[in-house]
Amino acid sequence: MPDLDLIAERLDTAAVTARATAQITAEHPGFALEDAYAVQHRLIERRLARGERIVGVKMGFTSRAKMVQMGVSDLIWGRLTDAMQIADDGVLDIGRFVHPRIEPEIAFRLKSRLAGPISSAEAFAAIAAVAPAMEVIDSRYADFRFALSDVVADNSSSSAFVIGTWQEPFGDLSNLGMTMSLDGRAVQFGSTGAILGNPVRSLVEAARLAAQSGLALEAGWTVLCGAATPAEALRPGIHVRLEAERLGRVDLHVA
Ligand code: OOG
Ligand code: MG
Repeated sequence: MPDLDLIAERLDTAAVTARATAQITAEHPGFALEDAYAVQHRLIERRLARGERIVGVKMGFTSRAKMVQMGVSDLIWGRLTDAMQIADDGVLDIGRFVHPRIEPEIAFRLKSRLAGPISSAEAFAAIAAVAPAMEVIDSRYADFRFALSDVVADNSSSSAFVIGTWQEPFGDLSNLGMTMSLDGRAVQFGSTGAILGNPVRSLVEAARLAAQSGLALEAGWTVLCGAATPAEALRPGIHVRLEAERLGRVDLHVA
């Protein structure tokens, strides 16, 4: 039986020092998904003890493109804290990360609490605002390689995020074009439809998965719905922009 506190400490240290560590499943081949979520919980407790605050959740592997890129095919989730947010058009210090990548997403802000299984209509009714967003993921594992339990323990690779201008949700969010550019060159093209057919489905799944861990999604929280395309590696000096149809754009500079 692996020591979950020790694993949480190891992953926390890897993140804080930006030094990769070995996969947990390499040492503990039977490392279970349930234990991985328990490690994630302990990892976040360490951050809360340092003064960070939970501001929402992120979903992972909600698109085929991401599943194929990483060789994983189950939905996962992780926690977002205030320290992870970068202002729109702000600067990300790449030195804080091991091998960061960026991906185009959609964010929802909740106006009501979601506890337990819900329908798409209930999910939509709980959305206060929608915005284009980008997530910076950074695996704390060497070579950005992991099994499902590894990545879940590592807070599902979540590292930083940037959110564009919030607006009230409108009727159909299921087929909005998304283009992510690096230094003005479009590199990833997608659609909100790539995210489980509709990012609202991702919110349904977030509520379901959180409930499995005995948690609710709270009013005021941000939910990152998962990337619509594969992620792109970041390098110092670049400017990344996501433009999403009807939602506008969001920018990040890498230093
Ligand atoms: C895991 C996180 C996946 C997404 O948007 O699908 C994710 C990873 O790719 O390292 O954030
Ligand atoms: Mg993501």
